[in-house]
Amino acid sequence: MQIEPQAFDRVLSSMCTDPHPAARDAAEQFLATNPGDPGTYPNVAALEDDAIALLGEIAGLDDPAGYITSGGTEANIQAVRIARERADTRSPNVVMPESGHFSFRKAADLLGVELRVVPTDDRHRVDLEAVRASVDDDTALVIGVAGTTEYGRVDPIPELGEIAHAAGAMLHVDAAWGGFVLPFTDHEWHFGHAAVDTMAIDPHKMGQAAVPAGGLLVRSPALLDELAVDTPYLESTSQATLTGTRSGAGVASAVAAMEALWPEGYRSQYVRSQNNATWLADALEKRGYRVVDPVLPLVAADVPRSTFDALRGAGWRISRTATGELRIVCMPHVSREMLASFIGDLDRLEVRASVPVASDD
Ligand code: 0PR
Repeated sequence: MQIEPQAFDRVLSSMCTDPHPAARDAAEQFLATNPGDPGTYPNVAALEDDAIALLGEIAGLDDPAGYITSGGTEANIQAVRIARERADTRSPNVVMPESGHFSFRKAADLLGVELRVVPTDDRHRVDLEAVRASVDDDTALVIGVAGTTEYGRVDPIPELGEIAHAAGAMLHVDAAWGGFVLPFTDHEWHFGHAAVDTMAIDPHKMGQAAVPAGGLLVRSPALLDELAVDTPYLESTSQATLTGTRSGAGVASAVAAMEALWPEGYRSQYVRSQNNATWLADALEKRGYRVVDPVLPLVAADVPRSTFDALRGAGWRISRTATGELRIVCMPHVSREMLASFIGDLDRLEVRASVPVASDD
């Protein structure tokens, strides 16, 4: 094999990061185990219990249940599936802010539920009035995002819980990215703050575990039963996961990362990332760009398309929001030096763009 994985030194818009060294080791140690068959691989199954207990602690859940998924997509699909199973209707719908991740579109497609997308306000948080107007007797689930993919915003979760439960629906919080930074902020986002039923919270994003390690948490073990199918020829009798065979690497690395970092390591990482985001927002604002204020470590700015393309051409791994803003995710591998070098390139490329092109005559 000739190709090696690329370094993270120019990766600015990814939600993946360099795993913690202990998480890397644990992933390697457990990569041939299958927590999908706990009768054969009891050690990794025991580790998964530890992973859920730790995730529960982070997410304010007293009697945690759930499992380590392949990622936020699987956690979101399974949350919609639980709600669909619970709903007493033949035509269930799910209400989601426009800031919701596209994995819910996959969920709606696969599960045959109607997805009702409601607008966000000028702070990129869900418009509660629009949610109220969208729920009805067929609403199975209301979705709130705690750390949106594009702007890092946190929806008003307690209010969403009230609306959902008044309508007889469940509440799912997508904290796939935000879940490992929000404990260090004063946002209300978790099971302890609000009537949350299910949550996506991914160790393989801000949790610094190796991929694949997503997390699905549910308020009570009975909710997982909605997902269970019989497994006749395995020693365990049922399986709640979407995938069958799955990597023990994700489970073990999630535990190793959380044991190494929760809470102090994650706290100092959050402070460092948030400071970097504030520094970057400030640097971009000083240069005249309109910046979406980083309430979590994610910065969006309206850099022109030509500059964006030039920065990509210079090797920066950057991406844009649906409306075209540059978005930078201050993941653990994103250092101040990287950001300073990025701003240096931005300055050079902007200067070059403003120099008149020499004509031939
Ligand atoms: N929920 C939220 C809020 C997310 O941001 C994401 C992924 C998901 C769910 C889905 O998680 P999985 O991708 O683990 O299934 N957000 C990133 C995105 O779509 C995923 C990503 C990660 C993209 C790394 C690029 C990348 O290099 O932007």
